[in-house]
Amino acid sequence: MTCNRRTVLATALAAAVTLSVPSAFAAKPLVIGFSQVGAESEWRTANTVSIKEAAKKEGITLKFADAQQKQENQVKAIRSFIAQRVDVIAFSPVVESGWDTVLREAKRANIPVILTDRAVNVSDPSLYVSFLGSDFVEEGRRAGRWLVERQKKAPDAVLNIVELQGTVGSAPALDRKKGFEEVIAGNPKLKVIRSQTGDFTRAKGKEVMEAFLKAEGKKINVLYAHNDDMAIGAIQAIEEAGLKPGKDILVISIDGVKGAFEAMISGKLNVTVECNPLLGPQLMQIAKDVVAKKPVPKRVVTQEGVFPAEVAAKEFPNRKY
Ligand code: GYE
Repeated sequence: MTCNRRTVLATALAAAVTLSVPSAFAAKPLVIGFSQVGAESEWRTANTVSIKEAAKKEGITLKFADAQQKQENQVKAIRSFIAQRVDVIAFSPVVESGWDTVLREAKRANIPVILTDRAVNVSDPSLYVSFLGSDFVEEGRRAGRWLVERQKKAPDAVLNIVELQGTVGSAPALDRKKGFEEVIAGNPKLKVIRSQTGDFTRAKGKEVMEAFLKAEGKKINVLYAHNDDMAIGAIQAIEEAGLKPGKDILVISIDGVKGAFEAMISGKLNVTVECNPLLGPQLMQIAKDVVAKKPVPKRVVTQEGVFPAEVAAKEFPNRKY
């Protein structure tokens, strides 16, 4: 009995001591410097919200910098994070190449770097500890496979495709182009007749689609847009040209944002291939593990699906972005 009481007393004392530890000795919150691409699309907005909310939930201090789609701004932000001696640098690289120098600086300063969403093309893979994001080549293949299936409805018809590419030199633009081409390559009836960048924005998507329509007019049967925002901009251009998007011109895009579901429900978009922007919670976990010196996977691939217009109304209430 006495012994038990003593144990209880000792435990209570220990708890009191723990509680009264001055805050200077308490664990320092983790500091992450995050350089975001910009605010070019619905996808990006959802991605930013996810990262900010996840950091807040974990009590992580997030230094957030918006690069406005410019690599030079990202390089500056990374250098400033190094100077501030943050615990972890995370960033979504606007383009794939040109990162060796600044990432070497981070490595020399012993600050681990985590890539989110987009990949880099570096000669030394030890310049980053982990890459969390989608398989963009596979997304392009999924878009291509939908078209190959669709084409089986009228196998003799030639389908002329116009392509709206994402930001020049970005991983999703390069890979989504590659995956799509790979799948349609064996089919001589599927022809890409025009391909140009729309920089992942609605405004540019509309503008470039207007130019495509002006040049090719009714020859265009299919639009393949590397993201939903460009598709939504292009849909407007198609309507303004007096044509029916989703019918006269089939529209295929990638991301799966709410705007795409609305367009599918109104019959203007035929399919969207999902690309999940809600990377915040996983990013915070990787950052915590890296700092705790736990092993982290070099590559974490996001799980995603494909949503054709037929399931849009049923799926819409489940969409989180
Ligand atoms: O598809 C597009 C955004 O990098 C996956 O960037 C991301 C892409 C996304 O602007 O909407």
